[in-house]
Amino acid sequence: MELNLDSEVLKAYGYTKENIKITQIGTGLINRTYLLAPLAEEKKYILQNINTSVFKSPQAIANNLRAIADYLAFNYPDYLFIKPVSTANSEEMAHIHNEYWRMLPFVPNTISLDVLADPKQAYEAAKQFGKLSRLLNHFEAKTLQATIPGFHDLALRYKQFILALNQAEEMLKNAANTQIEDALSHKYILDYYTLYSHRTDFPDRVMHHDTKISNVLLDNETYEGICVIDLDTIMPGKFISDLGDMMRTYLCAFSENETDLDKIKIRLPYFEATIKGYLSEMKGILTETEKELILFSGKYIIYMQALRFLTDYLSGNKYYPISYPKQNLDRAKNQFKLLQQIAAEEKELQDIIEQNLV
Ligand code: GN1
Ligand code: MG
Repeated sequence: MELNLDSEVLKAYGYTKENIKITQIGTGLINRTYLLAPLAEEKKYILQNINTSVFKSPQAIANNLRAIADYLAFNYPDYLFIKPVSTANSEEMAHIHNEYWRMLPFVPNTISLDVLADPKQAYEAAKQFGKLSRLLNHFEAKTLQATIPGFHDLALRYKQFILALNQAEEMLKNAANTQIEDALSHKYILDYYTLYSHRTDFPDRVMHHDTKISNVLLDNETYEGICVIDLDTIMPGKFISDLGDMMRTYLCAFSENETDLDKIKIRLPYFEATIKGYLSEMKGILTETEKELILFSGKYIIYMQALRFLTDYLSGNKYYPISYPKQNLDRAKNQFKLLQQIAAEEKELQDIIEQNLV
C-alpha cells in the first residue's frame, strides 16, 4: 500500500523512507496512526498525525503530557508512561506543512485488542485505567489544559443535540424520529448529573477520557495489563468518564458499529471484572458520592455517546467518519439499545457493585 506519509515528517525524526518500514495501523476514528520500523534498529515507533480539527491546540496535549510524565517519573519511577519521543531538533512534536505529528516508542511484546474475548481482559484494562487515576490522585488536575473544551460535558452535548435538531433537514429528522424521542426522554440522565455535580465530594480528577480496550496494551502472552495509550484526552474531568466508557465498550460483545440490535446485550461477567479491576486501584480513593455514581457512570457515557452520534447524523456527519450514509444513526440506535440493556439489568449490576465495595 502506498502511504501518503510526507517524507518531511520522517526527516524531522531523522529517518528517510529508504531506511524505515512503515505500516498504517489502528482503528481510532480521530487520528491517523503508523507503525515505523527503522531497518537499523531493534526499536519500533508509533507515528501519529494529530487531527487539529478535533484537537485545536496540539500544544495543550504536549504540555499536559510533559507535566504528567515529569510528575510520574519523579513520584513513581517504575510506572510505564508512554511519552512522546523528541524530534531531531529536540521538539515535542513535528510541525510540517501545517500538520502536527508526534512519535511514541512502541512497547515490545504487547498487543492492543479491538474486542474483549475474556473477562480477565476487562479486569486488566480497568485496572490499568484505575491505576493511572490512583497515581495521579494528588496531581493538581486544574493545572492541566482541556485538550477538547467541554469534551465530556453532557449539558453541552445536549445543547449541541438540540441545536442540530432545530437545524436538521426534515428528511434526516424523519429517519431519526425514534432516536430523537429516545434522546429527549433520557434527558433525566443530564438532570440527575446536574444535581450531583454540585456536591463537594465529586472532585475533578485527571481522567483519560477514552478508555476503550484498544487503548490498553496487554502482554501478548499473558494478557496482563502493561500500560495505557492514546493520551490526547488526558485532562481534568470526573471519574465517571473513564469507568463509564469502559462500561460502554467492554460489556457488550459487539461494538457501536453493530447494526443487529439483538446482539446488544450486557455480559455480567465482564461487568464484574471491570468493576473489580477498577476498584482494585480506586476503591480507597473514590468518595462516597463517586461510589454512589458507579452504575450511573455507564448511563452517563452511553447516553452522551448516543447523543454525539445522533447529533452528527442530524448535522451531516461532520465529525465521525462513516462508511455508509446512516452509519451515525445506526450507531446512535446501538447506543440507545445498550442504555436500555443497562437499565434492564440495573438490579443485578448494582448488586455486583455493592458486593465489591465492602
Ligand atoms: C473517538 O478516535 P477514537 O476512536 O479514539 C472519540 C471518542 C468516542 C469514540 C467513539 C476525540 O475516539 O470520544 O467515544 O470515537 N474521540 C474524540 O468510537 O472525539
Ligand atoms: Mg482516542
